[in-house]
Amino acid sequence: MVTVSTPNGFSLDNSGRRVVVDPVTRIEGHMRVEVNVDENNVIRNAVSTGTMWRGLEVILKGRDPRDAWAFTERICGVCTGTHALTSVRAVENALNISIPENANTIRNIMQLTLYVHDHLVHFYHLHALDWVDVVSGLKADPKATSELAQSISSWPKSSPGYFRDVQARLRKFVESGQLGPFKNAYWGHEAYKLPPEANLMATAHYLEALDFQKEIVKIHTIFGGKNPHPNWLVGGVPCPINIDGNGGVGAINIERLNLVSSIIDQSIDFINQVYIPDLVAIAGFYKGWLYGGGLSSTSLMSYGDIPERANDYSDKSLQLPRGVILNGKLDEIHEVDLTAADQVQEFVNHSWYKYADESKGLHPWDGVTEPNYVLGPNAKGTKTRIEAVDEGAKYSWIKSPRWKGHAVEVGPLARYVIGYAQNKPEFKEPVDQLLKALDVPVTALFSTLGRTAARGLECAWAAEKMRYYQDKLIRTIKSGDESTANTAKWEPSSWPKSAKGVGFTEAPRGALGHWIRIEDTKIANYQAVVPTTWNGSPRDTKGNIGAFEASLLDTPVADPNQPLEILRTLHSFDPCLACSTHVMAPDGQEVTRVTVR
Ligand code: NFE
Ligand code: MG
Repeated sequence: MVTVSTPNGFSLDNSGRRVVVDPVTRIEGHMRVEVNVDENNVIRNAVSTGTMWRGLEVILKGRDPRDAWAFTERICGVCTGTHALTSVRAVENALNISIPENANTIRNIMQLTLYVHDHLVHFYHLHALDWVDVVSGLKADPKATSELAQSISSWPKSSPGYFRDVQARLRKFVESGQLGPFKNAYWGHEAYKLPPEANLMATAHYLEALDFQKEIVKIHTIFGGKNPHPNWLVGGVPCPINIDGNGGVGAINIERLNLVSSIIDQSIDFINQVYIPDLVAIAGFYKGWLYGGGLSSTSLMSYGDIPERANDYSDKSLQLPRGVILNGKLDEIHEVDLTAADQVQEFVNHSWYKYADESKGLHPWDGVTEPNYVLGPNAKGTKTRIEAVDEGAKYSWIKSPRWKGHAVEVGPLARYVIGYAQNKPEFKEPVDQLLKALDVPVTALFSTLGRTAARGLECAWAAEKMRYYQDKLIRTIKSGDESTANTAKWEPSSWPKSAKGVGFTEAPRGALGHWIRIEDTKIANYQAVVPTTWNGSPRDTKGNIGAFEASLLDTPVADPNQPLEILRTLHSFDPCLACSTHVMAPDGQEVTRVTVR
């Protein structure tokens, strides 16, 4: 055994066999992970690599800052909208532009819509199959499945006949040999613990969620014209309100507001009657599998989001928690300052980028994005196909962001743990209820399942908040205020010669910041530091490992040729490589490759 301790408290040993998963599927973008397992098949070293490069930050240079949102939004079609929102906030911050109250409310509804859509799709379509053995559902008794479903929820689609129909559809799929979306999973793996009836129920809900998710995004089409990539605007929102219909053009009328309301109600019902009961039922069968904590039990960060008041981005206004927890000290919450040169910094000494002195991190206002693909001495491969990485050298297209030098985990679990530590009832109470229902201690939160549970609770929270902001919007409109945009500073001639700003959001996957420098009305530098950049970061100059790598350590893998446990934990972060490496080079892609050597 050659054990090396990392500065952030993890032990690594790369003497055992290497298991490679490349690409990791059911995520957004291209990612590879290499782990070393010891003689008992326990993971002792983990190396995660972003295998695609995107040049969005470079493309932005020299452009009009008012257009930046439309480019940054194309960073990703999954967390669509959140980069645009972050971008307009950065430009507004730089140019000191305020927005009307209705614009803030509509932006909140748009952002919460993204949460609900993203979390629901993640749970059912990207993550559930790590816990649910779809093929086992063929053995289920439809009557017993119906009894199970009715014992956990009042959701109407729960009759024996309904589950018999779903089972027949599933059988057709399997017998045709064309499993479609259910192909390439490790069906029958010993790490699956659900009885056939729970597997059938969850599969039925997978299909229902697939159908329902297309309803949720209609809210983006109403306020933003389309989805993915709805429209945004520096100074407000681009959709005028025209309630009485007399004169003027307005996209937002009563009929459309009623449609938004009805979709919000349906979302609340689906989450409370399907998603949450499924989450609790599935977690109940896996509560002994508490691996995957990693950085979540030590260091977590959230910037906060969903400002109650327009133009007020203080802790008091932000409805999602803000702060940093270090080294597991839940009683000490540090303040985040995104303008401080020594707080958020990105390092590239293990990333395929270069700048003059790589021993130092750069604050994003001074950030550099210059690609530099060099494989280390122990690596094998070419630009389009990596055979092995060398974690002692550069090994990822993801940079390494750090907060005051610390690697931190971001995302729903970070937000919930910080809210819990701040004793905010909205976050603490649902967590305590869930822990009680599952009969597990609070430490169970720091795990793969904790991450998955926090996302579910947050989805329910977000849907309720949508209802709140929709009601607020209607109240304000009724009071006679139809203002949605401030165009006072639209003309670049009104701007200062030089300006810089920062915009932040909590994207579904975690803390997101955009930093902009404007010179002579054009973008001089633009840097995005993205949730999956934080979580999927490679090592930094000191040797601290990031959240994906930390979370995989010490996890037993039942069968290294079918590394379901690795997927389970990585999927719990909902990785997005498109975001984290912000034009992709699809050459050399393969469908799942698992290598053990
Ligand atoms: Ni492409 Fe994204 C989110 C952002 S990434 S999904 O949520 O920002 O990590
Ligand atoms: Mg970046």
